[in-house]
Amino acid sequence: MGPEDGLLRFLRGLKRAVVVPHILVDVDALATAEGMCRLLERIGVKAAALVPERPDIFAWALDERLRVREAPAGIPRIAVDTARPERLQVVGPVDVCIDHHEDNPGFAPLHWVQAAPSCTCLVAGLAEALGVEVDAPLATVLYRGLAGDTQGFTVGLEPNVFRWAARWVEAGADAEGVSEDLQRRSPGFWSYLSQVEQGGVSLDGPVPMRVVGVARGLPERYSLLPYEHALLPNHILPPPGGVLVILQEGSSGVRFRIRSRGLDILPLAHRLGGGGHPHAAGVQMQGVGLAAARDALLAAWDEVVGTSFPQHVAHRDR
Ligand SMILES: [Mn+2]
Repeated sequence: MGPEDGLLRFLRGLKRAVVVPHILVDVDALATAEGMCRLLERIGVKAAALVPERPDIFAWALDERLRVREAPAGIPRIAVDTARPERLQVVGPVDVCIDHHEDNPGFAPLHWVQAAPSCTCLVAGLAEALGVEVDAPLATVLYRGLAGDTQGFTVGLEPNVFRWAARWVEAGADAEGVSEDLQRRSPGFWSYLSQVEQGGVSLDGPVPMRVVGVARGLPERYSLLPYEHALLPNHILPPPGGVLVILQEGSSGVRFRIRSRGLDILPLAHRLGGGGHPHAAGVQMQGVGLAAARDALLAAWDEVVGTSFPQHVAHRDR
């Protein structure tokens, strides 16, 4: 389903706009923000991306010239790639919500929520509806988001991923340049990764699960760039047909990054108070350490495997 006429009319009528991605930005959030700004410019709208906090490791993913750190007053706001209003980089209402998270309730008066491999696919959908041709620079930005949300084409590899990728490469996207930017890591990263992997545990059962914990202070010991430790899911795969959970201990609690290959993990994420995509979800648990987070995970896991993954229960009975 494409965007509604009301949304297109609103976008065409704009003079200026601010595009707002989610907190703890990732490559797709930044690429979508840039893609929206570029698309809006093409229809005569002056647009900027509101990104107060942007880790150095992702500096390549958003053109710095489009970036503002404070929300200008009185300018319409367009939320992108964000499933919940409380996860936006700005407090207060937004006018439009463009998102590819299936569990997004559509939290703005005008919204377009549509499942897609990356939020940049929706920017492409808007471009088509608005009659804007995706040229090579825009194609590169859109491809960037797709590469980001598939973790460099390693997970969530449904046929649509390659349809979009082919379309943008045909339009002139610099795919190899995007890969190079996406894979760049500081030297300490690889020893950090092997340290983290050695500490992981694998649980067998009807659905295999791999859990790795990252203790507070570990990324600092390897002199990682800020946020570089957030790139672990790009390097550790879930077991086939199963789930990977990365637990990262911080000063205020534990962040869960849940990934799967071919399994809907939203029931698990929701059970733990988080959300996201069927194959990539997150949870932030306040005021706990690694041990308590692991206990909560295992308790939720037992319940969810018993109730929400019937195909695997059936498999066990066979
Ligand atoms: Mn995304």
